[in-house]
Amino acid sequence: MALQPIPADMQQHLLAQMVLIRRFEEKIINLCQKEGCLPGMQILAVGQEAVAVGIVAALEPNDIIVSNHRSHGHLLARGANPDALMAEIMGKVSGVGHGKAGTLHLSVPEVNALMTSTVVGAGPPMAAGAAFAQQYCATGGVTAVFFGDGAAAEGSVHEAMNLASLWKLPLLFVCENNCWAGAQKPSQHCSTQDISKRGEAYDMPGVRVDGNDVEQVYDLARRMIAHCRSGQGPALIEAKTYRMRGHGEKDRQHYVDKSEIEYWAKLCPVARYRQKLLSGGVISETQLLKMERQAIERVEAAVAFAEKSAYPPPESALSDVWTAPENA
Ligand SMILES: Cc1ncc(C[n+]2csc(CCOP(=O)(O)OP(=O)(O)O)c2C)c(N)n1
Ligand SMILES: [Mg+2]
Repeated sequence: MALQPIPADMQQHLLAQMVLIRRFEEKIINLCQKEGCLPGMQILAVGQEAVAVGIVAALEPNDIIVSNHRSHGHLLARGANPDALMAEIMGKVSGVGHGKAGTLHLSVPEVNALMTSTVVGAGPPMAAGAAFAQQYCATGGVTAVFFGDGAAAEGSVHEAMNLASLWKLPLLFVCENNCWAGAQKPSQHCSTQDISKRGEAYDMPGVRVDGNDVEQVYDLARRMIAHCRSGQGPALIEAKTYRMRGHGEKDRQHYVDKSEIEYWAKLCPVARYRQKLLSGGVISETQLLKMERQAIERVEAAVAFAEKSAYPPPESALSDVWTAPENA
């Protein structure tokens, strides 16, 4: 199917977001090398930026996203403040979770980013709950949930797909098939090598897309989100992409063939799109340099903000862990 034309300002926005996300995560790689700077495990989505940006750009402000352990791109694309995000990643009190959630359990309610979870397969059932609330309260909103190829083999994901279809929930399932789940390939853990086919089993549209092509992702997302919003029920996108880093930053990818990484490096979603916009005259060299400089400055400002922030005081350990129901 031919792509719907995308206005030049939207094309530039898609690229600018991918550049910001790439620079943000490259900075984390850099900070990981400084002893004691970043607590916990850092899990990055370098190479997967087009999925986050293409899907989120097709959502409306009152839509909800739910994500997993590889979430920085989803949150930045959704408009999370890089200062508060970096501060949380550093475990600082000015972070989105007051320094108590860290990088793996983020939540940014101001931009309707409900939650991220490192429990593999935990997102889709939560997202089904959010979509149920949207349907029940007739908000007109849609929920988009990001999960991995590994998660696609979890029972919780199948249950969420079944109920979402049965109840015609406005829920977009986005499987980021990045060719690895920890140190396992999909051929070692998944009964099908075409996860989009799972849509058929649950009576919903299921489509695979080149997850390293931001315009393809955006175009498909617009059509699938329109389907979900129209009351016809959920839809499934399988975005085929690649995890360019190890599972976490301490993983040296000893189990990965170097030629595989080289193959996917040539398909880098950011470099590809930069080249496309440049050769199509949508952006000039000068504008590109400005975009790069702005992204670097934004990330440096986020790091400076986070670094000057304090760690949460020990006496705050038990605050923010419980909230009373509104009408109790
Ligand atoms: C229920 C559960 N099982 C196992 C793990 C350990 N674990 C963390 S991430 C991961 C791999 C997930 O792979 P995938 O869903 O493809 O996401 P990706 O890491 O590739 O983005 C595993 C097995 C976990 N966190 N939760
Ligand atoms: Mg994976």
